[in-house]
Amino acid sequence: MSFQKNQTHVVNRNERFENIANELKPTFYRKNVPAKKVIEVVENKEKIHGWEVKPLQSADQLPDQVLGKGDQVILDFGDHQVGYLSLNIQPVGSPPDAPLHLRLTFGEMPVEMAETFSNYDGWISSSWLQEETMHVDVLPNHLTLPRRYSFRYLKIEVLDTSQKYKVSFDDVSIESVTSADVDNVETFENPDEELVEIDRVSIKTLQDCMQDVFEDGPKRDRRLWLGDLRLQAIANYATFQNNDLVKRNLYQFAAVPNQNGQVSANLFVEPNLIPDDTFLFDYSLFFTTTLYDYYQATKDEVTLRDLWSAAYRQVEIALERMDDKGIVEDDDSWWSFIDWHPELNKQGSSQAILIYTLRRTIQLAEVLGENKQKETMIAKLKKAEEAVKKYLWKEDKRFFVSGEKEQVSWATQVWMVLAEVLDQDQNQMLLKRLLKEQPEIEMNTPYMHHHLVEALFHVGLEQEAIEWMKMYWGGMLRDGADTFWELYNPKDKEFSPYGNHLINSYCHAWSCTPTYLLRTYL
Ligand code: RAM
Repeated sequence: MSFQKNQTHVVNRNERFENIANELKPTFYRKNVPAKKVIEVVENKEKIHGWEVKPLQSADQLPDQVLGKGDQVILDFGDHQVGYLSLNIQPVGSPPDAPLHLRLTFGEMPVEMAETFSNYDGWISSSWLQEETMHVDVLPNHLTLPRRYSFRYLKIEVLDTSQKYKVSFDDVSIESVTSADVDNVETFENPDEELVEIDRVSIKTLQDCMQDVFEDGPKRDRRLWLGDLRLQAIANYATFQNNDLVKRNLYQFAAVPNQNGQVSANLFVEPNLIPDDTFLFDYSLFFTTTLYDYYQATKDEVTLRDLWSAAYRQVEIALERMDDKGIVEDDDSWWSFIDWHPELNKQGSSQAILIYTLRRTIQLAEVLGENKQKETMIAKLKKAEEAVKKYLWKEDKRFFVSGEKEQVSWATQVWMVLAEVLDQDQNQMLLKRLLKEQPEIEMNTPYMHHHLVEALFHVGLEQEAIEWMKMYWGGMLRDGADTFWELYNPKDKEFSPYGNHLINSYCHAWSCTPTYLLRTYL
């Protein structure tokens, strides 16, 4: 894998859109959360990543522990937290005659407490690993860290004091922060406790990712990605209903397209709004479908009118990739996302996403009375669908294929179902065949699993959808999730597309959708 670096990319800034987004800056809800327990992390091959948490004592007893050079203590905050840490440090013994040298390590998972970050060998930056080394000159000290962390566990290591003094810690707490208004969420009632728990943890995941924007993950990448936004938005409509945050994020994307009018795959918001120079076929199209979903949820026609030309432009750009046959061109680069899978061919799913988007674009054009654009898109839709049936459906395999090598993947079948290329009965049969035959190119992210479950519900396979949810999201819970993860492959629990699971995000926006699925389809 390599990053996209578009050196020629020019930002076509729309200040009016940017101002609208700025005015929609969210309110933050803050809460003080003290550390709950002192714990240890011990080896256990049966547990995820090979580590298990054992409680030692209540955090109230922490001040009694005196730590000198080489000593450490691990604290458990009881649940996943996002916010700002503070703690008191007391010197014990003679007046401190040397600075305190300290290391603080934050972890969403036990493995981050147990394995040293210096062994990290992945291909994305190690700077995401949450660790601070510092010198404290004045003791006693009330230390407040300026950076926001995402964690449940905190390891405090005393690297050095001096021969004359040691230290103790107390009042270790966090000011947690979110822009999600938890009071807006209605209770989800269901006799199945596992589903209620899956719903609760989905909401907690979304809550912790809701900050100044809908972040993908508060540990990493801490930014606004379109593919994540799309799923967060639908989960938000079913729960917090902070619809202005969706609106803000849509305006942000529309405010900084490139010279061609294409919106970036993700945005940075500090020190000001900066689009990344990464462009993905599917993610740009999701600008349009996210606007469609936003309109369905709010009926906000003013926003729809304002953002329509940006939305329409994304589809036009995608259509430029369609060849004479009506199929989107494939290539070897990271041109479309779909899922994290090293061998997945993206052509089939991308074609399906184009069709899925065209259907929604046509509906939006109709709402707006844009008849000419509507007719253009109807013609394109016809062409794209016919091409799929002619070139991508293989009668002998009874599956859709993707790419030159005619790959059969889960992703392609799932997206073709969501694109409604076949009729309802055929779609149902296709998904049943998929579950039975289990093609080799599987799914690795909750993002892709979401689409499978949505497709199952969509064709009326409710029982299968629920079972899958319990197997997958329930599996994360059984493996100790406090919030749902960025990556999860039940057959390979160490999986990371980045070369090392330490860098994976364990509170990740795109895994928050069961709450939407349960509240929408049950
Ligand atoms: C990763 C993140 C993000 C996702 C992109 C494509 O960097 O997990 O959530 O949208 O990949």
